[in-house]
Amino acid sequence: MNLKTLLILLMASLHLTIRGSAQQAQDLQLWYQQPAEKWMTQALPLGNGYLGAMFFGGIDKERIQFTEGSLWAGGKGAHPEYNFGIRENAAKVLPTIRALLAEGKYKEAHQLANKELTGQIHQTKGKTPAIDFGAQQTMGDLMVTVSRKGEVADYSRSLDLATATGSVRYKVGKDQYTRSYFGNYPSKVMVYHYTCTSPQTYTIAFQTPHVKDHEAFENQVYRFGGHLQNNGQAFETAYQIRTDGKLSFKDGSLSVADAHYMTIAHTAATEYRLQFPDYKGHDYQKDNQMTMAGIRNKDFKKLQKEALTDYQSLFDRVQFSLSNGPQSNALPTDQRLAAHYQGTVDLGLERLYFQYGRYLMISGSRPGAISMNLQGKWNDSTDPPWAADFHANINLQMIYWPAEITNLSECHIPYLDLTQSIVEPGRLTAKHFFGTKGWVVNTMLNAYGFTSPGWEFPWGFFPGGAGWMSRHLWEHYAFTKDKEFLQKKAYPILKEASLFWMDYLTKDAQGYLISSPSYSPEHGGISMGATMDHQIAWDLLSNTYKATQILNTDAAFAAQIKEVKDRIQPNQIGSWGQLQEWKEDKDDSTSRHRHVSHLYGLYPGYQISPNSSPDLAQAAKVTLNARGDEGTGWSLAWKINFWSRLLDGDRAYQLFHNLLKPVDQAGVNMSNGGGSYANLLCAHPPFQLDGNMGATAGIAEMLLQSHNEVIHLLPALPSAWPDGEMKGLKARGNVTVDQKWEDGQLVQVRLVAQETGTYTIQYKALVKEIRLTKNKAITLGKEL
Ligand code: FUC
Repeated sequence: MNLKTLLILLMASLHLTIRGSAQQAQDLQLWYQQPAEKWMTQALPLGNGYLGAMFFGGIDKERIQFTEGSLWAGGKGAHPEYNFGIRENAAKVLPTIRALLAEGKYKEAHQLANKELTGQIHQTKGKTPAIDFGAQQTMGDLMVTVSRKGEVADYSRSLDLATATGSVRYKVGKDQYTRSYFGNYPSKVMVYHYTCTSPQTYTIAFQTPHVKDHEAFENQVYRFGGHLQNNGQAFETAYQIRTDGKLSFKDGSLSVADAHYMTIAHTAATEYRLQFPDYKGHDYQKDNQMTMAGIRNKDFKKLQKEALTDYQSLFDRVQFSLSNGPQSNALPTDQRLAAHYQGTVDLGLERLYFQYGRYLMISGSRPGAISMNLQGKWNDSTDPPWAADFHANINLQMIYWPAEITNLSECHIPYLDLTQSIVEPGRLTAKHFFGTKGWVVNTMLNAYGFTSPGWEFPWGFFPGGAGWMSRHLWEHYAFTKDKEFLQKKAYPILKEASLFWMDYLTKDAQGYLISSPSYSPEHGGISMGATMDHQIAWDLLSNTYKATQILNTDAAFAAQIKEVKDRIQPNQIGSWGQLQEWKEDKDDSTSRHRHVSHLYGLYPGYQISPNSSPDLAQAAKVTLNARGDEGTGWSLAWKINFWSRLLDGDRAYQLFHNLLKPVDQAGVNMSNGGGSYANLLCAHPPFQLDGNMGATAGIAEMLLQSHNEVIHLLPALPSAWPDGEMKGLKARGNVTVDQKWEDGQLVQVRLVAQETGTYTIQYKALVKEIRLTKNKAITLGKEL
């Protein structure tokens, strides 16, 4: 670090110590001294739940790349007659595959499964038509030119999480230029507002890689209608311009001359509808017309106020402050990230990263919109990595881990809707591939109900997908206590996911119920009895059983679930003290593989815990130590959660620190390239949103846990955070928890429950029952 950087850091920390944590809002900023050049690593994300946009902040030419989450190529395979590439023999060969596995003939089992048990995706031979899996698509870019005469000074580009506003500011001579960008969910628009102290000229052009059908400019509204070449999916983007300048439209380009200000209110919609089997029929043009009519009387100030009120009603629920440590917001974020990794403690950056996850959740996932995908809502490509799909063997679920605990329950809804929408296609896959009742989804899920074990065997084979996705419905209930939701939405889905496992599990030589064939996500080959499958089945059946008791329903079924659950192959501790990944004790102690699937029972599940199963928790520790503290972005984020559940705050913090490693690489690295880009998006690499969200959940989990019917206060507080406050996290049971700590000790806790009742709280070794009255805050001091 050079002297100048050191001085800035020192001044910044002093400054903040004086200002204190009351000023935290101003500190929640990512900022840079130059425009972005690279989309993935430098541009900054904005969103209104439906649309995701990335802005570059170019001086003469601004690029605002955007998409709407439902713009998806592919999908022909969604129609039942294409049967997701179903092979006629798939379910019929299962007994043979099982028998081969039982005899230890893995190679033969693999060959047969590869031939018959893989959805015909990426394949063209055979009588079933090949499936076009498709991919999420960018919609295009708004290119905005801005006039200027002279040299630029005092340039800055920022994203303020407290107000969800992107800004660009610079001076040219005496003229001050500003741009303010934000998403507005209630009005369903993105707003880009330009001002300059002297009148300027702007041009706006829409560029898209897709097919243009029509274009028009009327009543200050520009519309572009087009479709995807691949599957004909129709879409429209529209924006309204408000300005004091002169407007003209020619050759697809809009000019604004002599303007002190210009406001673009921008929307987009597609014909996609989340409804099997057609996935079509949304009246996207009417949708846009209504959006544009809705903002007719809303100027910039009104749109801003509306957006802010809506955003802050969610964002402000959680406040996180850390004191007694340097916070260096005076440094641009890219330099700040580098300094932090080199060893300059920057508690402000850590807080910023936590709140960034919540910002991204609010920006990318609101009721009525499609679920976030691997990249949230931010995709600039027609051929994104892994199709920017809904990857269901860890990634998609991780993206939604922070939803409930960080008090953004509403943002969970699009994901829960997606889960509900795949039950019907998932039933076909269960029937045709696995010969079972219930529903299933494997590794790859697209927007068209592709639930088959697609892709090359065994990577795409993962019968645990539905159980894992369903656990989010249970969690939504556990956190909100919304019984109507449990009864009407969650329970039918949980029940059918359970039916799958009740059929699929088979008795092995020892009399246990095991999953066969099975595959522990992306590690080892086809197997008999992958631990993760057993943990998922156990977790699902446990939650479904609890639901039957709460709803007082299905008594006979409940008894069956319980019976099956108790016969599932239990977790096993292997020869070197590790938690076994498979039924056989064959774990390789030198493997550093990114997936630690067999610790599902530790997190997100609750089967393994230091309190209820200390031996298994110890074995999980051995496994984690063997796997090491490196990995892809999401792998590091998962490990934060694991170590939190093992109540080791310092180790969890170490993993978080590793995730804040500056990375610039945009290409694929499958093992140890994980970290953060200059824009603080998670580097797998390449960019995937899972690491951001997994880490946000992990930080919450360090400070509050509630999975074992106990509200555990500061369960894994790291020594790097001796003093601080976390307000507004949620515990299961719908309890809002504010905690304050000093010198590493809890000094105050405030609890507000939504239901009157007795709750168990724990702090270190102290376990206590307390009575909480609905909506009445209770504050406890040091003595608890
Ligand atoms: C899983 C992971 C990869 C990647 C992909 C999107 O297959 O194993 O690392 O994150 O999902």
